Amino acid sequence: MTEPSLTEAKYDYKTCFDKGYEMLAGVFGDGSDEVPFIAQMSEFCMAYQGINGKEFYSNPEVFVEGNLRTSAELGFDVADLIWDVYDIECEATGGKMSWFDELSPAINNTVPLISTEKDLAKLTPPDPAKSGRMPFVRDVLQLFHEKTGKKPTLRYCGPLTCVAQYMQFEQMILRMEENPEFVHKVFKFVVEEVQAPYLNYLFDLFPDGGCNGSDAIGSLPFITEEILDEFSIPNILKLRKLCGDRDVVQVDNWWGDSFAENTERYWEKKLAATPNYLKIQDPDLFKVGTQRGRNFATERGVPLQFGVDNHVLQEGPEEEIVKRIHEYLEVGSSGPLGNKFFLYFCNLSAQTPVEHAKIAVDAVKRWRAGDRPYEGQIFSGPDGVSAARSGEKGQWMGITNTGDIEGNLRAALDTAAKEGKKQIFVDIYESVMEFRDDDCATLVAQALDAGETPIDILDEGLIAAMGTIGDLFGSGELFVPEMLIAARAMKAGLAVLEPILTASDEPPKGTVLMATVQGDLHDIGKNLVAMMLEGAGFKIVDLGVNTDPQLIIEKADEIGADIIGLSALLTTSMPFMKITIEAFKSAGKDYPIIVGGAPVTRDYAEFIGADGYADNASEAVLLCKDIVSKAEKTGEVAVELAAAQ
Ligand code: B12
Repeated sequence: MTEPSLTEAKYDYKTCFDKGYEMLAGVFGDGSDEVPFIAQMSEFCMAYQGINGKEFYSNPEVFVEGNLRTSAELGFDVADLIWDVYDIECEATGGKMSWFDELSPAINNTVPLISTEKDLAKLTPPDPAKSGRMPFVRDVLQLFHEKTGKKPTLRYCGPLTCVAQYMQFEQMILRMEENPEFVHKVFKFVVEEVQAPYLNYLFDLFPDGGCNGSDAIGSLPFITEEILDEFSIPNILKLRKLCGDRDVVQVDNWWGDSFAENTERYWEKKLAATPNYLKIQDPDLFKVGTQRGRNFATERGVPLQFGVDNHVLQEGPEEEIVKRIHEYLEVGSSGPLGNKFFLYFCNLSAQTPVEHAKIAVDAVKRWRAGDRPYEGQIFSGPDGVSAARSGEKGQWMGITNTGDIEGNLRAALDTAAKEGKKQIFVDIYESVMEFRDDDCATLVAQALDAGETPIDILDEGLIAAMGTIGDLFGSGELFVPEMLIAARAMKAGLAVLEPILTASDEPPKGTVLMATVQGDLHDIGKNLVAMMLEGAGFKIVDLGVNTDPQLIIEKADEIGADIIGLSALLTTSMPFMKITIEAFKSAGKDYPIIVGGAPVTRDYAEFIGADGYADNASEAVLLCKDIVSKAEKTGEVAVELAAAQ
């Protein structure tokens, strides 16, 4: 992907995006004759220019020139420098960074900045003119303005995702339930003492600037609508107020529309966070259907933005890219407010082939020129089938059936799980299902007093409940916070059993060593898998994120692992799964290694020689049980053979 060096500008950035900006101004003014498009593409620009992550995300000249040149060269309407800035505020307050060659940097919050009230009290708010890379962002905006003559858009991290950077996602969610006052205090610190001064410093320099926050985990099903109402929206509104009531202080990148109980009500919430337009993006837009989104924006009288899936853009094929873009353009621009519509390419990544970016841009231009092979055809909606989203990886988070739950699934699962069981086990089951930690611990102790065995308590009560929780999550009925809170109740019961299980000879079902591979800091999926395995009676040793293959080998030997579980969420970190498996092989270690994570497929698992793959946490439990029982059988056969010899 390497292109010319950045020494001589070939384009006049002051004029080459004029038409695009004019169209965008029309969308927010009297209407635009043509539909403009914008794109998140900073990682793509980094790869296209052949620049390393550290240089790209810390050198303003390289960042701005790289973005502008790539946008100009590929014929993008505008070069708006849209990029995910999750890390600036936390880094400037002392958060630990990880840097990567082919990715934007990120906070490594394995040891979060804030775990207790004391940690919070110790923190000093950053100085926007000096701390971390806050000056980098300022210089980027300044340079962009100098080079293009256009208003820059201030970028920050949505308050909820920002607090998750300071506290670590799971800890934030659990504290929201246990001690909401504390989490409110963290929000207060982050919004009032970090974000508002930072944005106001930037607004002083660019009073007419746009502004937008990135909110990676601010959507369903990472959080619930209650969390959105209690923590997220009020803090976005507060930040807006603290920034002189500027309505551009917004957060527009929520998805999760297809998980909402009531999609239109969810869109109302989106409009509270981003009052000037409604943005609906894939994968939800494709599931919910374009026409429904169009109708809602027309009724509410607001401009509309549709976002095209980054997987479609990355994976193609060409026909799928064109079909998707043409449908979104056609439906989006229809009706009385059709001239207040703009298109968005959701994150062209470093791995998106340049060819695909060109196909996407060309698709828009062809459509504008009247070349519309799919005119009148709608592929999105509840029955929509997409080549790029179907098959096992058409699911998200391993959730199969979102948005159309029959409602009686919970009842059916409960009945099956309780059937024929002693009352005490039913009570333990219910305490987990109802998130009652203390009751769960008390009931487990009562069961022990009544002479039940730890294994029966585990299997019939705790594990049964986590099985139901996993199935409800897999069907989209429960969201991540509920799963984390149920796991905490299960762990309260497990804590009562642990000393007895450890003292007895009763072994766990097996020991699983979990790790997110090198280069990757995503751990939400891995942690859910670890939780479900723990709930199923496995012992878990978790090496955390960004894990060196040699460390995994050493730890596996040290703990006598039965299974190694590797997780990856980035296409760039997936090769480290292969490297880790090869490192085990060359060290002559024969542990069963299983892999998973959103971009990983069964085919890829086979290709790299993994011993197993699971699409979600419940399947991971079945897979591990299967591996352990096969190993036991092989062991038994070996013992029998040895005895027979
Ligand atoms: C949350 C998130 C973040 C959070 C991570 C917080 C955390 N503690 O994990 C933050 C904000 C820090 C972040 C940072 C970044 N992210 Co991010 N992030 C996401 C996001 C929104 C969700 C990922 C997730 O947690 N999914 C939910 C979990 C539950 O699903 P899951 O992991 O697939 O897990 C399930 C299964 O896969 C399976 N499973 C998982 N692991 C395992 C392991 C085994 C052994 C088994 C059997 C099964 C299994 O079971 C799980 C439960 O059912 C995705 C976008 C998306 N829509 O997916 C982007 C995404 C993954 N991020 C991306 C990127 C690029 C980044 C950044 C580089 C910054 C950026 N540009 O956005 C940094 C890089 C950090 C790094 N080097 O790792 C890209 C990756 C693109 C690509 N092609 O690789 C995505 C797809 C966003 C995008 N549209 O571009 N991110």
